[in-house]
Amino acid sequence: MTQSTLSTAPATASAIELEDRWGAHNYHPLPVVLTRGEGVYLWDEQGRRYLDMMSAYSAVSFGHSRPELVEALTQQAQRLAITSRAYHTDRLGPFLEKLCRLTGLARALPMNTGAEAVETAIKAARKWGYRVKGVPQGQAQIIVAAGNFAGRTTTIVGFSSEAQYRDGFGPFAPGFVEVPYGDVAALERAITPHTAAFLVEPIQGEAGIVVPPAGYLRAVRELCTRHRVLLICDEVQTGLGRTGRVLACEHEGVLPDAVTLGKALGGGLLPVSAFVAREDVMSVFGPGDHGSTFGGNPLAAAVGLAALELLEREGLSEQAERQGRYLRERLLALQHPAVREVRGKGLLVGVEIDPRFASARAVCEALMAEGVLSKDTHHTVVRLAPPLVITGAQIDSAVAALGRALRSVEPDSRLAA
Ligand code: IF1
Repeated sequence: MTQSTLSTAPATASAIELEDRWGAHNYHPLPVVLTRGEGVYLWDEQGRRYLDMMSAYSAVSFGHSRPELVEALTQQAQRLAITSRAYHTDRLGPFLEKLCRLTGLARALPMNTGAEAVETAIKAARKWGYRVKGVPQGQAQIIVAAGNFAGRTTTIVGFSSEAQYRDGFGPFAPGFVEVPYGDVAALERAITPHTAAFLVEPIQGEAGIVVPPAGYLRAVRELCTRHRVLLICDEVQTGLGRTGRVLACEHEGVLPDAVTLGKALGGGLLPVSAFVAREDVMSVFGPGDHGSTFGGNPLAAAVGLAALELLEREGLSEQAERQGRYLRERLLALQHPAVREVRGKGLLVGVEIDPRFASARAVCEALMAEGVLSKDTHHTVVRLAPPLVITGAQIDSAVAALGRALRSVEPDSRLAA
């Protein structure tokens, strides 16, 4: 790009205009320019304050710029940030140990984004299939659930049931079989001797905060054990206290054979993810089999460890359980005819809006005008997933704002119809 094209950008070009002019249009953000965050609050460039009811898709569970985590980040950044895994560091071991002790699994492999943790899980499951289960080379099958969302790489979108996520990105990797979410019988019918794993979210986030029937995960656990199929829980969104437990699969007393973690693992400050698994699963990786330039870097490890310690020290999982119950109760108390359903667990809540009334996007735009930031998913669901540190009073204001927003978009006639 020549200097002249750069200099034609007017100095006063708005942030939105710059994003629009120079960026790919792969998102449709709400018309707000954020400049600062602290705790559960965000401020825009006009200085308006918003209550963050989305926490960056659960990546900011500890609140924006949490001082203890910023401290861990800056201290480590001033000491040692990136070394590659060609060497050991003093930060990685303690982080890996904490990940294993927190999840009850044997070994952890650190990556950066959730998609990379899921790709790592796919490679581990296939290699375990060949090396340990005895699936013929190149024949491994991984079962996934319709409505899944596990990231945006071409392998992962290849098994997405969302047409838009697949459109134009083929050809896709083979070896994935889709079953309906929540249907144990369908899962049993799909299992063959070539099945290496079942990859499943304990609660489906992107699908619209879909909670499976009670007992589903327990039945899946028994089925996978019986057929020697790895149960891999994708807890990138549901993990780390979000649903009221450290891992969402704990709601049913299920210990998976492996989990993927991400988002809040980076303390809301940088991308940190991990694949954590049983000994015999992780044992398929030898030196040089898998890796990542930034995976397990000392900066990420220091922040990740501080985040996990904070999660435990402040009992944030229990807090999410309590506050989530309160949030869902207050939402139901609105008794607004446009609210079809309030669902979720802990502070992962979806409010289903009657499409005859308005789109979830329209409700989110009206919410923004009331000083609350949220996000629609699947056209009819308003996602409410605030930082786990949200107080009862802040929940009250968020719910009051939703009541006002619903009134401001309500076309009486349509509801009457
Ligand atoms: C986008 C959704 C949420 C995830 C689960 C793995 C990943 C995600 C269960 C990959 C990521 C993000 C991606 C982000 C929007 C957001 C999202 F609506 F797309 F599905 F949270 F619900 N497993 N989810 O939810 O992690 O590679 O992004 O770090 O792509 O727009 P990632």
